[in-house]
Amino acid sequence: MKSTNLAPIPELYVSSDSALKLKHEAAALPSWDLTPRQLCDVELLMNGGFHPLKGFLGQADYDGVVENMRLEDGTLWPMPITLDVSEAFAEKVEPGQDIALRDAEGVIIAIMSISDKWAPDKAKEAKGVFGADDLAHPSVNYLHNVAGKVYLGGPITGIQQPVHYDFKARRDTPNELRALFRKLGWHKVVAFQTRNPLHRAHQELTFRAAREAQANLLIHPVVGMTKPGDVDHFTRVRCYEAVIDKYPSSTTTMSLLNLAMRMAGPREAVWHGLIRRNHGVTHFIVGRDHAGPGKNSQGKDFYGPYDAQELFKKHEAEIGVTMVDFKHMVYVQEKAQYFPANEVPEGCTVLDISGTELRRRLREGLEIPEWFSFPEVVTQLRKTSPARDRQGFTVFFTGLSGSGKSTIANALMVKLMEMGGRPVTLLDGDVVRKHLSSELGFSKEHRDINIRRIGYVASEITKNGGIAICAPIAPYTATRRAVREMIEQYGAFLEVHVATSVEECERRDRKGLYKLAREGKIKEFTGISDPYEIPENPELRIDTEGQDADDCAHEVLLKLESMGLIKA
Ligand code: PPS
Repeated sequence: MKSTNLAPIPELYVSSDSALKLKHEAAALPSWDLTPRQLCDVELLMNGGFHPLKGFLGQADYDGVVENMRLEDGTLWPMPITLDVSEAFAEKVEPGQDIALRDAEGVIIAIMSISDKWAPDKAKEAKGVFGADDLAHPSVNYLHNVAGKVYLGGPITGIQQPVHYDFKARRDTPNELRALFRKLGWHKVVAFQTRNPLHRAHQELTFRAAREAQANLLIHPVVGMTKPGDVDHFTRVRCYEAVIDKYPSSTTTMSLLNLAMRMAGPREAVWHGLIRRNHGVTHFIVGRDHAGPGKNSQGKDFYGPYDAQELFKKHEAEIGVTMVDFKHMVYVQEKAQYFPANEVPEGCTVLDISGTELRRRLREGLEIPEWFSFPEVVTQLRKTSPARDRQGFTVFFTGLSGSGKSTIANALMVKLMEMGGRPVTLLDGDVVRKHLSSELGFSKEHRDINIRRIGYVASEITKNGGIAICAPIAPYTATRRAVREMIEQYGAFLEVHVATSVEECERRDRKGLYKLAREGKIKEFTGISDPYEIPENPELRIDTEGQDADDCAHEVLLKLESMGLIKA
């Protein structure tokens, strides 16, 4: 494959005049709100990224794709692009009917003329497309647990491109890239697909690929949907932008691809090749474990490390793009240079840092050597994954009224503010009830709502890198657990049981409430006429008898330090 035909590729959009008319007509049609994944698919269907598809697959095409990677007419196409819908929606529509496809804001993106409606055999699809019906595969899990039970197929008419508010200047349709290559006179272009930040190994690999193919280079990262747990695309694009000027600008460009990946290894590599062909490239890099989903439920890799290269090679002529294959790149210490793993000079020391190790180093704030990555990339990654002592966390005090929660929480807040570095917010029981939960009483239902509100606010604070200190009674174990789960997705949760006995609280009776509760003047009073479920495994249990608030707060500080959340 020496050079490509850079003529425009067919798109599925109507002209702008007809679009307006069609949009008005479509307002009356049954509407389907596209899922994030379907929205990515629709964009690439409409702009020609999925050429020659003319819409979501009908049943005959789907069967062919699942069974032998071919549409009904024999064209190579490895990935079922399907419109999955709920049974409730499917019941309302029939083949022959048009439906409006809308984005999350309700904007009409396209019209689909339904040609097929069927309930797919998902286990068969999983085995055929992903090689195993194993829920450890993210797309198999999606297929069974997220996707709707019914598929609708049919051609679509594009009305407008989905709107993106981020990195607009870096997004190009296939025809925009084709036009750019035409303008630059780039007849040979090698594309590099990635869902990870670019480190030095990637740069070396792309340099070598461009040299080998004697081609220009397109860095073509996926910003649609990638593997759950990947670095988010905002961070990644900032990383790419930080290193793109390390490439020669006269032979390299970068463009973002709004693809929803399926992590289907070999089939995905073939699919990526077809998509890149549509974007006007001539060569495509396939490295080790291309689009690999990780381990299956038996702890084994779903695909062999070079299965993708084999399948791509087999179909190279039909894909219409030449593969540039690479072994895993490793750093050779003595040579201070990267080599493909199979070309390492004898007796040399090989250095490598896995993705897991990189994440550990980021989490613990450990060094990431310059041979591995660029300081600019590490700076961006550290901003999103700061070390533990700069991440948000929540300290959740629980205990009876008058146990000393508020006093200790206040002392802790002041100490943390004295240390500085992170904003500290105190969500005290009384204060929350005044500002957030003023309409609530003390029934179980109302207490649960109150605690969940506190949990939600604390989780937002934690997510945004702050420290939340909560001090409600929170008498129920299940609600405390729910709050823990809310917060632990963003940062650490430290449950502190202030274990002052009910007798001691009543003896102190600082607010005079126990007396009123005993007299029956306050109903449902925790510890007297309402339950308190003692936490079984709090991170810390504090006994306030014989200890002042300052000492108790210091105990919490020591615990935070031992958890790596604050530095001495
Ligand atoms: S809960 O159960 O977590 O929703 O309670 P919380 O929001 O922390 O509110 C506790 C404060 O409200 C006062 N108060 C009562 N507490 C317990 N039971 C009843 N029936 C009740 N009525 C009013 C009491 O002053 C609590 O304040 P603290 O700071 O805990 O002493």
